[in-house]
Amino acid sequence: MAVQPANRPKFSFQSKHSSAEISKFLAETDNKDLFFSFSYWEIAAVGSTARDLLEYAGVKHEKLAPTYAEWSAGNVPTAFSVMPCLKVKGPNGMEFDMGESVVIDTFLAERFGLLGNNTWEAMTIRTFYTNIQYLRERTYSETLWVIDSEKKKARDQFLSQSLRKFLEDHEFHLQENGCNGHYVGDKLSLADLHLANIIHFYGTVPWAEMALKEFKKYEAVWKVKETVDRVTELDEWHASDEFKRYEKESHDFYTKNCTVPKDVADKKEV
Ligand SMILES: N[C@@H](CCC(=O)N[C@@H](CS)C(=O)NCC(=O)O)C(=O)O
Repeated sequence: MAVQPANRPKFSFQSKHSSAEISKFLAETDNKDLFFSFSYWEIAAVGSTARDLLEYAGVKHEKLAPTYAEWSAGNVPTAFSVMPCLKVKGPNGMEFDMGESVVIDTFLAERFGLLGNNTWEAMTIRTFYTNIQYLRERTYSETLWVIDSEKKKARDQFLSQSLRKFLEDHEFHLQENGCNGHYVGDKLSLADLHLANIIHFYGTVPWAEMALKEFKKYEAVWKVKETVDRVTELDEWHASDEFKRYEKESHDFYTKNCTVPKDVADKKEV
């Protein structure tokens, strides 16, 4: 990633609207009267589930993808010097800013009916979501951001340990739910979309084939991906040039930034 200048701009969580006003605005405004301005890099990573959520809901939104030049020039306000960020706008000049992918994803999911039917379902969906998020974090820390000489060992260790345990655990819970393509009950949720999104992310890393081969071994896990693939609200998005551009950028980004282990490079699996 490019480096931001020391005087980088920040947005504040304090605004001209009081917390009570924002709360009332959110409770009383229909999604169709909101506009979502979402900022993230053109890659599959922590911000990519929010893009799926916005497309799934069909709400009015824009996806801003700052260039590295804009980032290093200090033209991108954030809360914590990272993206994703979300600005929510409504009637009468109401607006507020959000940061942190987990908060953005769960906020959007709740607005779009993807957090189940009751408090227990919401908690359980969040539990699966968080564990999926943690797997992506471990992918970065264990395999991508390690020194070149350790890449191959780190990747093999990740696939045979962290990913395997994740898949065994998730297969257990998904079988417990009836192996019906959903994490909770028989309804699409944030957890289902997040798993499909992370599988898509693995399709863009240099060792994609190896990762996807592992996912396919687990019937109930793969069924969630297949179920999300059939969600018609996402068809147009997945077929769009914009989505294909993000996919290519992601592929290029991980290939460039994560040195390809030699055995994979030899097989040209990038
Ligand atoms: N905890 C944050 C992490 C976000 C994050 O690490 N964003 C990275 C891209 S995936 C970023 O914007 N990095 C820019 C930089 O470090 O300069 C979240 O989940 O939203």
